[in-house]
Amino acid sequence: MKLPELPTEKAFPSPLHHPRVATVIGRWLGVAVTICFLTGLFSHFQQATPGWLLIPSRPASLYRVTQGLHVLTGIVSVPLLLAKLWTVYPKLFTKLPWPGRKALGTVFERLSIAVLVAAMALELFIGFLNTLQWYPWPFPFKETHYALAWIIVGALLMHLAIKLPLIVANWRRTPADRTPVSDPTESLPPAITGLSRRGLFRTVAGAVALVGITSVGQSVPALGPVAVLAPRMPNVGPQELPVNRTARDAGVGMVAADWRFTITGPEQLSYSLDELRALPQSRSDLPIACVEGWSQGARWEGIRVKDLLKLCGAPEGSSLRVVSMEKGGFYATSELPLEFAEDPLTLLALRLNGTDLDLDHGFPARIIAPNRPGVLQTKWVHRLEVLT
Ligand SMILES: Nc1nc2c(c(=O)[nH]1)N[C@H]1C(S)=C(S)[C@@H](COP(=O)(O)O)O[C@H]1N2
Ligand SMILES: [Mo]
Repeated sequence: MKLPELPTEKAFPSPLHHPRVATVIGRWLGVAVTICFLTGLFSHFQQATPGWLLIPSRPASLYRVTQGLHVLTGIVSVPLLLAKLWTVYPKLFTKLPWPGRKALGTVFERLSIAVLVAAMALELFIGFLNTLQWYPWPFPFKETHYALAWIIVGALLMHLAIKLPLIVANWRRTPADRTPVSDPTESLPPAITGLSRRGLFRTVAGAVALVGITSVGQSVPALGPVAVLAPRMPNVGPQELPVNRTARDAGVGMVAADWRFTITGPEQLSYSLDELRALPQSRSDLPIACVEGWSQGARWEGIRVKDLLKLCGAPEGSSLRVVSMEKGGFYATSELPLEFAEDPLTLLALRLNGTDLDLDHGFPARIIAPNRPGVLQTKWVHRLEVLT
């Protein structure tokens, strides 16, 4: 039996499959992927800071902006990637120059594209599911997401190097692009009338704008009302702040009357809640900026961590371990490097937006620091340990 013949590349004569279109959409995708990668790297280094790196605690809302951009550029990469794949898919039907001088190069090129497309599709998919707090896989999200990012960077550089001549040749508009499209039959054979290149670019830009505007409201409150794609509304939750994990999910209950907060340093100090309330209180306006992309500013009141360090006689330049009452799990402890511990905005917060912390926001005490991912803003804190 004879298999039906596959189409050849010639079966796709539309000018929308032209390398010029692939170059233009590729540029947009390149911008999105670059921002997504760099902001992702920043988020990764925040959570696993290498010894040579010093992350500043200001600007206070930096992480809110970078992580908002990370999730936004990830989301808009989906329509961009789909458009790019559609533009180039007829290439799947080009014949391998086999056997021939160029065969090996072509095989290599196609393999790198296969790796690139697979890694990007998986990266965007698990990233999006993560914004929904859905982890239906047996592998760890953070490590996988990070490793895939480097695979994408490697495969992308290879792809760009291989395609460089084609990209250069199509970087600028050619006279063919400038042909008026009002009457396409004039310049193009009748079989390929239809959507013009400019029409396609506008459609893709429209799709990007649509998914962008309907999701960015999770970190830009003004756009909250149209954020139908956003899993979180930034102002919905107790005390007008979303809750990432409730006290119940974290296995934390209401505290007993004899609850005490301790700080262990050169001296060990211990305070009841009323004693904490009697210490000098400061106010910080700081956002919670979750790695999942939502963020919201809030007003916090509590004791400056810097003041607590002084009280227990910690030397200048001390860093801290923050310990939650939550038992076990990735969120139960965090570290405050010295830039964050010393920042006057960093608080052991007792109040949020004018009232005592809700149990779900970390009652009786939590850490709030500037320019930090939400995962490190530890809730239900009952101990600080000076690390020096
Ligand atoms: N102990 C503890 N602290 C925690 C968490 C947690 O699960 N347990 N979640 C973190 C995450 S991921 C975020 S985004 C913020 C959210 O704070 P919120 O729930 O008060 O808005 O708290 C952080 N602090
Ligand atoms: Mo988070």
